[in-house]
Amino acid sequence: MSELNGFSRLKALRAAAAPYARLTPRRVDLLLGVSVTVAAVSGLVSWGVGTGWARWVTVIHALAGLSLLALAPAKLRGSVRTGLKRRRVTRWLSILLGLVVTATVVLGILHATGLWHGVGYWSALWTHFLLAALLAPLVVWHIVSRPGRPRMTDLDRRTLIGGSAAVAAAAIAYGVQQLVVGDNRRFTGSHEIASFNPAEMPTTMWLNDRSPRVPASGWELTIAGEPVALADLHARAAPMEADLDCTGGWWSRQSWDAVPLAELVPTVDAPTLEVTSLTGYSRLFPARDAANLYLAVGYNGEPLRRGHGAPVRLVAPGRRGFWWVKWVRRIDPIDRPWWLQLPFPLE
Ligand code: HEM
Ligand SMILES: Nc1nc2c(c(=O)[nH]1)N[C@H]1C(S)=C(S)[C@@H](COP(=O)(O)O)O[C@H]1N2
Ligand SMILES: [Mo]
Repeated sequence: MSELNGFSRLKALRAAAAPYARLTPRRVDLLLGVSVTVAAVSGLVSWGVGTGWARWVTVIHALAGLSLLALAPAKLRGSVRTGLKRRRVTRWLSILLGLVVTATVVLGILHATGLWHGVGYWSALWTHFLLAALLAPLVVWHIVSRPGRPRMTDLDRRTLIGGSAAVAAAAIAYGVQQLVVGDNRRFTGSHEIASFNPAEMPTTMWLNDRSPRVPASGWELTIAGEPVALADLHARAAPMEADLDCTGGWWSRQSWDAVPLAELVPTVDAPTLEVTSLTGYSRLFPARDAANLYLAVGYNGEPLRRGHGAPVRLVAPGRRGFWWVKWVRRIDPIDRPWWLQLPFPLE
């Protein structure tokens, strides 16, 4: 009797849930659009933020990205099937979009799990980013070219419940993944490598920059226009630990032999410090950060290796690797606000 009771209760539950059981194609599209947008924005922000906040951005990113997987069956059952039947020429572009989304998600998971780190320059995460960049125009075209694109009225209770279910599924997948992968990862999702072992630490170039070949003896470093002797830096350098966290998806903790910029830059009124590499690569920093920016001449008591920025590089704790300018040639107080630069160097 009680079994029957349980059974009819289940039936009642099912009946109550029936309106939500299937999302209409337009509702699915709305959710996909939101997920992909949140993923793109949070991905970029996770690169820009180097402090503890990045953890939440990274979690949101993973949930948005993985919820695409949860929504995929509904998408395939719905507008993909009907769309392909129409055999428009542009279906190939839509198929390409599907493939690129899938590849983006797969690479994201391969990176997060550490199952595949990529090959050389093509780290899993960097490739993930490049595919996402290719994705952006495809997504915009795909949405704009649809007559049946979602409307505001699609954002109803049913959509919200469907969306919550997708995010819940993503959260379970993410939780399981975290348990399996363990925690060699930093809060940015980067994997630890070669800490306190500089000989094994990777050397990373942003886009197509090259290590210059200039002997330390001929090195000229100027700070606010004044020459600074490397010997002077070596004499003043003290060990400090900091994590280099490359947006390519790895991080490494080293004991840097370094001098705080605050001790080297004369007090000036300029709001911004420009740190420029011999290669031309440069970043702007708020001048008030000078106490938390360092010029390093070595690590572990050894001099820097060429690939790591010898003879002198910037160490910028709490900032992602692309801020850690290598082969520092000059540091200049300037009037341009620090945020008037591309969020990521384009050189
Ligand atoms: C809209 C396109 C994107 C989609 C669909 C997407 C999807 C994903 C997915 C599914 C993961 C794996 C999450 C996990 O299993 O933990 C992931 C990881 C990651 N993605 Fe994206 N992503 C996109 C764009 C981007 C962009 C533009 C960036 C950076 C600029 C980025 C940076 C990352 C990072 C740092 C991780 C590692 C997070 C972690 O280890 O938990 N993604 N992405
Ligand atoms: N001049 C110059 N500095 C640079 C780069 C570069 O390409 N050129 N790459 C940056 C990036 S993306 C990272 S992650 C770190 C890498 O430092 P490493 O090569 O010592 O590991 O250096 C940063 N400093
Ligand atoms: Mo990097």
